[in-house]
Amino acid sequence: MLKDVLNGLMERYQQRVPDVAAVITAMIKEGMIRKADDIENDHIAFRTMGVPQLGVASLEKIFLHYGYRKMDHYHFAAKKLDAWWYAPPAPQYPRIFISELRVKDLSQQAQDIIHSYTREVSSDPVDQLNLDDSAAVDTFLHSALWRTPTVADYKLLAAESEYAAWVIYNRYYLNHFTVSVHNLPTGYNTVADFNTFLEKHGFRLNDAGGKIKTSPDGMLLQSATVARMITAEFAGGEKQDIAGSYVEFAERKVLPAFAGLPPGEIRREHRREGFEAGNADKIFESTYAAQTKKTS
Ligand code: OOG
Ligand code: NI
Repeated sequence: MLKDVLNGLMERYQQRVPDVAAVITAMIKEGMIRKADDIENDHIAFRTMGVPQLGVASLEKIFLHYGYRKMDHYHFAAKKLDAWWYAPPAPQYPRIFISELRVKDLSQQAQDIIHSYTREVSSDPVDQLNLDDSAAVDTFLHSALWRTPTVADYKLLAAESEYAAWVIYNRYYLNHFTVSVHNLPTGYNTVADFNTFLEKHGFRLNDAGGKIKTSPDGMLLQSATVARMITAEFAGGEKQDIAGSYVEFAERKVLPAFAGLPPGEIRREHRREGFEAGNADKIFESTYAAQTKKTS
């Protein structure tokens, strides 16, 4: 069930984001892994519109049904976002990070634009889904929800919230998956080393706040590629290049209490858990123009 839904998400994401296959291919060529399945997926992330019938309260029901547990809340005042992370039912599944735009905090004009789309969804669509039917859930996660936006609306939203513009076009498309680096072979098992490998292969990294985002406790290190531009078709067939999705990399250090464990005995529960608001705040910018428009 859960496996089918996650596979469906990864499949669509790979088709749309060339960097996914490119990173995996480079890892295989380098001899770090033998096949794509050897990658440990630290977490996946979704973005949502915070309106009553949608947002986190709606989307989370799918994953709570599959046994995920809601964990900590994070608030991003300047970006007008809230987010939560969800712990998986078993360690072979990725964590989930779901964020939500605080639509009510935007200007009246931006709220009106957003509502003109989201009101097409008259009641919480997840309530109408049979969550035990993984094919139906898969279809839902890749359905349009609302009409194709106009370029004009996209641009008006982007001027106020790049996150809003991203969601109005991309909806529930996977925003990223995350390569867990700490279990990779020596030479690649830190974010610093993995970044060197990525840059050697020509991948561009998000440098907002520095290429390595480090939690204050020094135990969670993250980096991310800059989302590539995709040519998107808007209402009336108009074309516009917009930011797609990206790939993230995470290193979770072993907690001090388990520092003495032999390497072969270290499991997920021995490492730093959760997320970090300061890291996340900068990772969001992987789809923001300040990163995607940079030329080198
Ligand atoms: C999510 C950014 C935050 C993390 O791991 O902290 C994040 C997003 O861009 O939607 O992924
Ligand atoms: Ni992430």
